[in-house]
Amino acid sequence: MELSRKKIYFASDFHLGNSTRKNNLRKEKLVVRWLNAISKDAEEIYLLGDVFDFWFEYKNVVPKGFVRFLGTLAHLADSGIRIHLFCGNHDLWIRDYFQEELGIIVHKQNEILTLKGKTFMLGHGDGLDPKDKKYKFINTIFKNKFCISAFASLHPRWAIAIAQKWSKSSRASHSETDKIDLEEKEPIYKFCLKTIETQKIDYFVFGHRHLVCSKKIKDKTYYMNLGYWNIYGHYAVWDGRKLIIKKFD
Ligand SMILES: [Mn+2]
Repeated sequence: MELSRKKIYFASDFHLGNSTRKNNLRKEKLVVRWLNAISKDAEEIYLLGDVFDFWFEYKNVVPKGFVRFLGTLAHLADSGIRIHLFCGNHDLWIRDYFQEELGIIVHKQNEILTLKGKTFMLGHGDGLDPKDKKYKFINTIFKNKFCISAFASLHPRWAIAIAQKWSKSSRASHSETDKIDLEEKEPIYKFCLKTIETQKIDYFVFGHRHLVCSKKIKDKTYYMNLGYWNIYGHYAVWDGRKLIIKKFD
């Protein structure tokens, strides 16, 4: 008898390969344990960005590491679970490796999807503050084809070193606000409010903020943030009736 697959899972911000931390292997093993645990009843899994602290894919080469994690994703995708990967601001340089090698569906921007009868808006959660000019500027460079190919032509010894330095500074620049509940001042919260003026969304699910939250925005609209994976991980599960945030381990 085939196991019943009824649930949809969401997680984000594993930041695997974080160069400033020593618990990377431990975290990778925890993520793998979580994936194996949910695979028993998962129909779909949504990973909402910054899964890697840094990912840059060359035409024929991918970064070393993450073998347990990547192998598990491939195994689950092969077994029929639909796995979605959203690009975050730390891992936007995905080419075709995840789709072709692992059978994963990659999303480069926010998506509005109907999941078991409810409307979800899913995304990483970066770039939603219209006043953040610095972010917009950096993002334009990061997504520029010429800049990407110039970066790709550097020797990886330099390219990866530069990237790790950037990744560290990017993390430091928003780490202060990471743990503060900004409530109505939160850019993602404001974005959700603005969005529902023109369209009906039941659940907004994002990451990026490194702060777990579940807020009711209006009548039947909720905003959830999945937070950051560290020594334990938060994730959300949707069974068609309730969207719940849980803690693994
Ligand atoms: Mn992020």
